[in-house]
Amino acid sequence: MRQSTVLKALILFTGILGFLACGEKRAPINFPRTDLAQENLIPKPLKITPTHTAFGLDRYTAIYTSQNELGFAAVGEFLAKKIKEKTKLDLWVNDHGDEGVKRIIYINQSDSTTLQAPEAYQLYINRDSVIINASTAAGAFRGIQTLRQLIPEESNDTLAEQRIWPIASGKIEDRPNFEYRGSMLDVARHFFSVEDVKKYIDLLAYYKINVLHLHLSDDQGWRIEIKSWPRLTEVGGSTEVGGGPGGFYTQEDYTEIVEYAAARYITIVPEIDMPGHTNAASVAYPILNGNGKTPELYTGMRVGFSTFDAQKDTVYAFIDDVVEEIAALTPGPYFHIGGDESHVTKKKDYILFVNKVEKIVQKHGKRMIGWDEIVQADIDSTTIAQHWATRENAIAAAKNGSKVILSPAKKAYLDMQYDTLSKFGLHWAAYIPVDTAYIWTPEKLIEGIPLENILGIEAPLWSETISTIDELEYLAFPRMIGYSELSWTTEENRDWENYRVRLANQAPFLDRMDVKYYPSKLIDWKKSKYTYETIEKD
Ligand code: TNX
Repeated sequence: MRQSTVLKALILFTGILGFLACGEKRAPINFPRTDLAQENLIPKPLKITPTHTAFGLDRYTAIYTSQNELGFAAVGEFLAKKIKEKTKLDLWVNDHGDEGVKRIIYINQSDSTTLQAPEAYQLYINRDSVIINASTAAGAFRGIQTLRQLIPEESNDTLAEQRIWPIASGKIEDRPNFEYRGSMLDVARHFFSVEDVKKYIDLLAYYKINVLHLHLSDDQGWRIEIKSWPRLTEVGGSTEVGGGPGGFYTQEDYTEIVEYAAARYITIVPEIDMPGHTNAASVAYPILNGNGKTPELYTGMRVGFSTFDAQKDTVYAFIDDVVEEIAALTPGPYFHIGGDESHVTKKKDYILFVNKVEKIVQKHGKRMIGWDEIVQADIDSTTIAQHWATRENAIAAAKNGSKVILSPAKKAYLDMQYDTLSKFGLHWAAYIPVDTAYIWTPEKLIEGIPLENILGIEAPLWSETISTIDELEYLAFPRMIGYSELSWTTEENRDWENYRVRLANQAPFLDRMDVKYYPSKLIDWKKSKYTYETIEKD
């Protein structure tokens, strides 16, 4: 089966080469000397070998892919769509129009041993062909992000009659440093629409992020429809911080997000935060409540006052239903149970609760993730601890044989203010300017955690102080771009001075995507639509 696919691809490829050779005479294209190693790629690839000429992307370029069931053709279609958005070029995919094909981009499935690492790819850019090799479509998808970043925003003036976007030539060999490269969005404190989440996913995908964790419930709101417990959203989804209308995702909405993310090789991690942070659920179903008070809808910003009753069977029957419904809609391997700041849950109840919920999550075929406090319970070594506050918890998780996700609040919290003038955000952990967000070494953050126990990095965006996509973008960008490099690029290849130049050159892309990023003064933004002064004054 695979044999014949390879054969088919080979025949197609040779066919194209023949076609190229006897095609019309090429217009003379002379590009200035290029340097692939100096391109503004983020995250920086593992290895770049420049050859100092260029590939001319133009209307005579076609995209071909391995024709298999692994999704390579869809990756080709995605690339064509993004090239069209950027250049208006309408490239053929696995077909050729009447214009004639003179140059090809070939997305090729290869089982080469050099491509065995998950998400690895090679990108060869020659004068007349671009070849992306990957063993999986996920690798090919990461590879086309690199290619997208190499296409200039503007076409070049050449002697040719057609517009040409020169792409610096050479070879890139690349693979991620960490397997888990994520961001979290809190849709509970303020609700964000499906459209907003899709825009965020698009931006994350461009920077090779592969996980979006959705914080779907908290004291102020329950944001995902659970058919067997309808009041969760009817009542629990009816407000948010500040008393706004709140909102929730129907199961269809959630599936739409999951599928949109999957098409970008991004895994959705759903979180139902418990046993604390559960006021909204307890207002909907007071039988769940364990803090001895009559729960009422809450629109403030305090934390740590709510808890489920860890001694009641009904609570676990409820959680079983919730996990079952969400797990059925979630193809990814993870289910996040929260577990943070359960200040009014007795310690013995907390331990009992986490132990029981871990079993429920596993019963529904998912691997549990929890905030670092969960290590107080008797967690399985397959369970993952997300470190945000307490180093001892992270070390205990590693000792237990568990993997750790690094989200240190002082470095990686997207809701921390940049500085004292920042319009949105909090500062309980730190002020995190753009350089502080980038200049730290996840590999060495905590002594006592061996590298093999670090699953990756996640930057959480809590939404107490933000309620619109513009405000979300102000906090997430540009810092999220730095976390992409910290999670993808090896330590040797990371360097702040080099990064800040590449970051400055993201402005045209961010502007085109209408991202209201924070134009930090630490960066010499290239032709930015935004300035620090306008942002800070309006
Ligand atoms: C702490 S981090 C929390 C959240 C807040 C956040 C605000 C964590 C696991 N819990 O409930 O939203 O601080 O920065």
